[in-house]
Amino acid sequence: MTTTAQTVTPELRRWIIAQAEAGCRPEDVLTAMKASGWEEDVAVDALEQTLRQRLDEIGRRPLPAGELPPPSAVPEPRLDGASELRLSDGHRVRVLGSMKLPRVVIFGGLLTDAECDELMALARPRLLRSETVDNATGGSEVNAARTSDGMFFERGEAPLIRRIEARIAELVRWPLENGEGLQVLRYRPGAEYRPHHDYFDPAHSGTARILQRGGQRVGTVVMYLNTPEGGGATTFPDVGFEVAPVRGNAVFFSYDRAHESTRTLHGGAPVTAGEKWVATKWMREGVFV
Ligand code: PD2
Ligand code: ZN
Repeated sequence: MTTTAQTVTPELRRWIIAQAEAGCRPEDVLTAMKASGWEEDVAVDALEQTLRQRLDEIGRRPLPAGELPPPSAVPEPRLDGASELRLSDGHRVRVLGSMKLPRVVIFGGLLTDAECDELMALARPRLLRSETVDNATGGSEVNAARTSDGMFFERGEAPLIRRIEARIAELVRWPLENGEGLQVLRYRPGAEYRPHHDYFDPAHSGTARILQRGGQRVGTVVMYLNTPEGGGATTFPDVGFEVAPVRGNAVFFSYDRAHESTRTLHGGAPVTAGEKWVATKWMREGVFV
């Protein structure tokens, strides 16, 4: 095929925009274009031109290279070098490890075995195939990148939920009201959660709507409700770091801007044997309504 024969038709333009708004990475769109006969150079130009025009149309320009979005305050536990933190309800949480970039802290015994069991029992009858946020609309969609079953609790909906929410708020020193409802996920063998950021991508068209409910996400606590027989680590591929899923333990991480420089790309590695159950608390900049 010659390059001169390849022009960006309105259909192609619509297709590129639809892929981008569905959250496809530009490199995957490029691969698909090459597979259907586009020469790489021409495909790169078409992709760049189309996405740039689209950003102009909707009034948002990408940040100039090297420019970061402004930072926000983030949740942060008071560690003071202690190996154990005592909370006001008397519950003790161990500090198993921490790192600065990405900001990650691993807690031991955030939940008791009885709390894990109760949370799984409350969630089990309400589990549905997980949805993730649809970047284009701000709604939710079933996503092949997340092959787990999940459900959301309302904030404060049961005494156990209130207790866990209060404990996390005190532990990471972030207002309970800024927390989203607790999410429970169950992964079966083979299920995984492919690497992603938990903040909402400012370049996606659905983000403005999502941000109306309390602004950006700035922190995550993933609590392990059981210990899977095999696999299921929470991974941070940017830094080659993995957290083993152990019942009652939790991994906390924060991100002060919606940007890769936080190095908080993370995923749930495939479960190879048994099930994996987690509860996730996401924290927003402001009150989550
Ligand atoms: O289950 C996990 O390990 C996991 C990994 C990545 C959970 C989440 N993200 C999440 O709930 O955001
Ligand atoms: Zn996540």
